[in-house]
Amino acid sequence: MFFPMIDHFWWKFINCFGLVMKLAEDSRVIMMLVSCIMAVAFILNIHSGRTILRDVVNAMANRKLKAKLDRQPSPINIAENRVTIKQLKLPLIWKHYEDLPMATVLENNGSTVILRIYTPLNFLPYLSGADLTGKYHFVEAIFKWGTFQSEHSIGKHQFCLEMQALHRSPQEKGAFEYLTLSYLFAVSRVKNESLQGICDNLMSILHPGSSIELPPFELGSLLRHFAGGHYTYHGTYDNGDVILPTIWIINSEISHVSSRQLAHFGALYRRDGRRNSTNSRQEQPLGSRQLYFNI
Ligand SMILES: *[C@@H]1O[C@H](CO)[C@@H](O)[C@H](O)[C@H]1NC(C)=O
Ligand SMILES: *[C@@H]1O[C@H](CO)[C@@H](O)[C@H](O)[C@H]1NC(C)=O
Ligand SMILES: CC(=O)N[C@H]1CO[C@H](CO)[C@@H](O)[C@@H]1O
Repeated sequence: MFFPMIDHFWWKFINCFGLVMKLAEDSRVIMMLVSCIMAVAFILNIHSGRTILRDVVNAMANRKLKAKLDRQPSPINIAENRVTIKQLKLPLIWKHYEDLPMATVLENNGSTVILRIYTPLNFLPYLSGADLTGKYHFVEAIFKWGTFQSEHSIGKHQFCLEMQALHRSPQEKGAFEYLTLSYLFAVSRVKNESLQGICDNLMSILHPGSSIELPPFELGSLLRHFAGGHYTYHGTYDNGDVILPTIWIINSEISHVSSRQLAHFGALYRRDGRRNSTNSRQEQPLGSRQLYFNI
């Protein structure tokens, strides 16, 4: 589904890898070579994921897509008086978020921080259940920050950080439908342990185009499960490179982040070579769109 050829290559690679590692124990030069090859393999995978995402976007009829995006702008303020309560027959179902990916890479693309994982296709985390029509597989997670400038706000209450995890589900004719999970963070005095692995590594990707491989951790520690208690509406996802129509699933439970952790995000350089205390988009009107609170 995603990139079968790369997958095949990957398995070949892993098979040979055990043998090479044995040899490498005896030689520092071979060891260095091995880490270089590993790094290249990871980067290749990341690149292929990126190209595929871009091709899919290009393949969609651009005019139609633009009109759709214009009709459903994001972010919005979640105003209580616009919310319709919806009773879910099924809870959200989370699969493979507790599995350890083969690699996790963090990248500064000049607009945001992008987190991607590499894992065999049958272990790719996915969401289903609730009123979703299929399985939505994880693609990437990004961050939007700024003091009282998260993208989404609830009842005009602004947050300081928003983690947005893009997922997609295959549709007819090679098209995809997108879903984005959103977690909002308020500033607190204690640091958030699950974010620390990311914050610690931000200083290694200060400049656009730089990336770093993270020590292994399961995605579920970052994307905490919730069965319901979330807002949904149709809007757009924007990582600075692609803009996609998406279903938003916004967790109503607010997480915390320390101001020190938050400062690491603000220290990143943008594409224009400058730093900016925020990378959040401007609030947009909900218009005639439906906004649900799912229980
Ligand atoms: C820390 O962040 C994670 C999301 O990555 C969240 O699930 C968790 O609740 C947060 N912890 C606190 C104490 O807010
Ligand atoms: C900072 O970023 C925001 C949103 O991306 C943008 O509107 C604003 O103009 C930027 N400010 C500077 C000084 O570049
Ligand atoms: C999706 C992605 O990673 N896009 C870009 C991130 O930033 C670098 C440098 O600005 C670009 O070359 C990537 O295309």
